[in-house]
Amino acid sequence: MQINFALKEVNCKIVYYGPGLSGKTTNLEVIHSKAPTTNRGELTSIATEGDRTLFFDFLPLNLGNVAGMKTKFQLYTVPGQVFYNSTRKLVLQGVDGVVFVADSRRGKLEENTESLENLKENMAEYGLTLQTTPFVIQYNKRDLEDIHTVEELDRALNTVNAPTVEASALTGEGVFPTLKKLAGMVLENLNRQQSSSVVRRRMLAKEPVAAGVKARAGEAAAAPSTPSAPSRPAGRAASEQPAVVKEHVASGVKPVERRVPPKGASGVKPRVTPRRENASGRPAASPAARDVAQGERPAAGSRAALYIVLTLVVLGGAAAALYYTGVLGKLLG
Ligand SMILES: Nc1nc2c(ncn2[C@@H]2O[C@H](COP(=O)(O)OP(=O)(O)O)[C@@H](O)[C@H]2O)c(=O)[nH]1
Ligand SMILES: [Mg+2]
Repeated sequence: MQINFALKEVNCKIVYYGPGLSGKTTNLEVIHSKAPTTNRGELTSIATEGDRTLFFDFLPLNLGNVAGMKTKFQLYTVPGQVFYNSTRKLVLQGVDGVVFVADSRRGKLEENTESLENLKENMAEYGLTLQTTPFVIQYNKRDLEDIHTVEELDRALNTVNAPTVEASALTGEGVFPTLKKLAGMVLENLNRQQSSSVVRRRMLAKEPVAAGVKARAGEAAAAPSTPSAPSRPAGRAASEQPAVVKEHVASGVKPVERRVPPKGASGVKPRVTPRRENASGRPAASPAARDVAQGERPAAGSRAALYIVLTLVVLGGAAAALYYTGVLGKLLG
């Protein structure tokens, strides 16, 4: 999560995780094809050749105004193949929410559980857990015949009581319900974080609130003295590639435009199950929090920032509701 108070901007990072060929890239293609062009940047895939994602996909999404803050989501996929774990770890850095795209097909249970275990291990390296990070499981490929029942998948994969959504990314069913569910959870998490830890701790410690905020005086002016973490493309044009993309490009791999996404829809009904409330927000010492904590001081001074923080806190409760009924509803259909 990166908050830029000077620009009144919130950047959230969402990662689509799962085994190879479960449908992660197809999810982003559907979102890219259905979101209005004004709200989305280009879908960029870093791939060597052929149709499989060897590295990852990236799609910036602009959700508009939520509680007075311009809200942007950066969607990433990870490569599912076992041997690309270093890329998966890199992509998870500073993550605010995870969609696990499970392959519902019979015979894929082991790949799903292995990938889920790998997700837990990689998150643990950043001090994150599935219980304290917004997390949704998508049971994909429900249009196929030889698939596990939802109960079977729940038993094998959903040990943390996460919300689950049935989907057929190929036809688009369930793709937006998945994103909406996770986006709501990410925003609620933001509210919790803002209202509990950041503000109170800083006020009690009599630290300037703005010290924890990566703020810039203007869009292009005042380039940060400390470079952003590679995976945090805040403050850039929506279509611009994040540093993590450039890194791979620099290492000789070319980004390619994705193929045209699938069209049409079938009769598969998406199912969203609510998550049982877990006790706490994300750990304060997460890499994302450190990202923010290491940010530079804003030129505008801490008073203005404090005002904005408090406004955000006051509006916090309304943000999630606003999300469902307003901006997100309109944008995501
Ligand atoms: N039948 C069916 N095929 C799907 C579905 N989602 C993805 N696919 C196909 O599965 C293959 C792998 O999908 P892709 O999105 O590239 O998987 P990724 O490796 O997780 O990114 C492609 O041929 C997709 O068209 C789905 O819901 N149903
Ligand atoms: Mg892929």
